[in-house]
Amino acid sequence: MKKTSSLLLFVALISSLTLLGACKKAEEPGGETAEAPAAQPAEAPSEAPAAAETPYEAADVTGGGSLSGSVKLAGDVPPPAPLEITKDAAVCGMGKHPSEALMTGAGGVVQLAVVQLTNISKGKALDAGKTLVLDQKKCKYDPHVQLVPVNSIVEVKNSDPVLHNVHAYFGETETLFNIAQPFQGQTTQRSLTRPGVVHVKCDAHPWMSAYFVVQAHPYYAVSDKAGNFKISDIPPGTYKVKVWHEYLGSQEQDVTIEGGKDAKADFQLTKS
Ligand SMILES: [Cu+2]
Repeated sequence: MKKTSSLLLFVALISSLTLLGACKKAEEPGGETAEAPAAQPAEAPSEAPAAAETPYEAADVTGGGSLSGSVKLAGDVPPPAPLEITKDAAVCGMGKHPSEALMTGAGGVVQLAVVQLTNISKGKALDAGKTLVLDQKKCKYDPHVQLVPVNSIVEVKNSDPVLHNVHAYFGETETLFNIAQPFQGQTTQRSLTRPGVVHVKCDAHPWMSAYFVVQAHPYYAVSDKAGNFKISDIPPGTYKVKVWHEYLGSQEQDVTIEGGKDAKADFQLTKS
């Protein structure tokens, strides 16, 4: 008898958890999937509060300094494989296109590397509250790498007359959102609430790839076409400065910022 009621209780528990899962899924707009494995339905959702993870305090910066430098290749680096364009030829083109995973310039300069101070807890205010656009044009994302102040809205836009399926992953594996955009001119907005790297891919066109780098503080920059970057209004002090590049990986160094001066940090990256 006791055994039977335990069994009943177990069945009831499983059913209610399954039901809970189904409700959660149905509530989500735009075909989003919160990929909680069925075996762990009680697991807390992954939307960790950004504030707890990133104790950053905005304050007036007077007598700050700046940091500038360059990102270059350390010698010869094997290039990423070209993109194989295999469908929707009228819109996407056909054949092989150069990969955007490594964009370089004369002298081996590296574009689209993200440079950041990693251990700053107080400084100028984050430029949040903007809406940033990620466009899909001719089956490529524009821009390829974008810095996003935490809690900003990103608007994903389909400029193509073909279906794109925007699939954003936090840390490469965790689905943040997953939206089908079948129509030209369609836009979808999402708030990015957790600092870190978000990889955006298209489930319809496997060569499409872009990154949001969600930032908890404003001391970030992306290297430009000449491989240069500059970060300004930094409170004087010693910091760690890190470069991240999707193809070349990361590197870190120490830097000392003095008021009214421009400190230098040059990086040379290779394929690990
Ligand atoms: Cu697509």
